[in-house]
Amino acid sequence: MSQNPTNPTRRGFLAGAAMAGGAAVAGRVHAQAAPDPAITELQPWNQYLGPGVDAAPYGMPSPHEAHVIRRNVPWLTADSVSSVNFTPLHELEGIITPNGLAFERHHAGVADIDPAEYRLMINGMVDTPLVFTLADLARFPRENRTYFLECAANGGMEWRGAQLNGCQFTHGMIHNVVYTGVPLRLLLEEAGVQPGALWVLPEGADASAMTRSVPLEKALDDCLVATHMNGERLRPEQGYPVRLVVPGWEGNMWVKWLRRIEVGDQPWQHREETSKYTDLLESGDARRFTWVMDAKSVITNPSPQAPITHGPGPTVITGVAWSGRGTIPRVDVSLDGGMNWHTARMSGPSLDKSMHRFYYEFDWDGAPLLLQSRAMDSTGYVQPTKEQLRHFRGENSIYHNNGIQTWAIDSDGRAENVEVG
Ligand SMILES: Nc1nc2c(c(=O)[nH]1)N[C@H]1C(S)=C(S)[C@@H](COP(=O)(O)O)O[C@H]1N2
Ligand SMILES: [Mo]
Repeated sequence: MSQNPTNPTRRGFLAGAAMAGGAAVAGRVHAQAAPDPAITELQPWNQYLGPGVDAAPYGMPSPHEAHVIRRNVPWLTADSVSSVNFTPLHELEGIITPNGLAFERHHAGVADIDPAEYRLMINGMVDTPLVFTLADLARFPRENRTYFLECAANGGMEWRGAQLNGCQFTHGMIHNVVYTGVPLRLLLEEAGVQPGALWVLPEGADASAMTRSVPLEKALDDCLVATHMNGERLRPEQGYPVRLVVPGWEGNMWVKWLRRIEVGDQPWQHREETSKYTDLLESGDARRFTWVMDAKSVITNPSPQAPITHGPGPTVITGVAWSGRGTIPRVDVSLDGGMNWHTARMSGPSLDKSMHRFYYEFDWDGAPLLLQSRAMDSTGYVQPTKEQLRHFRGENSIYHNNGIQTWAIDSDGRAENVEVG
């Protein structure tokens, strides 16, 4: 920021922001006082013509943003076919994940499907088994809706303690996308669901032939057969040309490269809902069919990959929050490891089962901090601490870790993943 620090309008703005955020912003951001060559000298970009409109028929980010990429955790994924990479949450703003940065999780690599040969079959307990082409799907009424997709294993490496240094790795198995798709209900109605049907089984066309049992009630409620993400065709990594959207529910059920939907009267008990995607409790029992992603949040800035690079004074904390059960009307931020809480300022659309953006502006005195965020969703549910989670779920779980994250900030602004007890 380089506005004149004595400008009364700006002071008024800061006071207003402080009231809105509940934070006391006493300090001010000072513009450079000495002559600055970056403003007094002509720069190259002022003096030479740039590339023309034909240089990039499909646009790419500035080369200066080359560090804004998906990353993986090498020890977690020995090969890249059955693999996962992570969304760089600490580099993003707002609520939409750009298509090139949406994390990927595939069990058998990315299927390469010829759209002309693409087919979607509906069979099982239906009056008329049907096969749709892409062109057929385009003749059904379609809807645009924004949802987060979170892998159930997001944060899975953090169950037993703080481990990975960066919100990209602790929380980056999530993306938030505007989908365009046909309500699954319309396709099922076209086929005619028979009495007694209670479940559907979406199946992927990739080499893993991913399948999950989904209750018919959910399928008829808000599931989409999606063809587009953020306005353009689905990316190959995200299931081109068609993926299932299962709002608020664990990512594993959002079958990519969708080729078939079987209708039945009981769950199929396939691998991904028996051996995997279950939560082993201390008692030896396993929770099953834990579909909904509970409310969760994380501070993205500052965080281990994005330290505070300025000294004491006005400081912006930001992060994201989401819930598979509704919207996020409120996020609280703690600077002292959960002893005191301050209500954050929400900014941007508040949509059902979508990511929300929060900010907390405050005047940092340069002392070490223990930063936490705590989401509350529209059902009144409050994000638990990791201790509370372990109390009920033990330490054997991989999936559904929605505990409160702590970043320790030292007086130089560096951030580290820690737990407070
Ligand atoms: N056909 C198919 N669908 C799939 C998968 C897969 O491997 N094959 N992976 C699932 C898992 S575990 C997750 S978390 C999400 C990831 O979606 P993304 O790659 O768009 O992030 O897709 C799900 N759908
Ligand atoms: Mo997943």
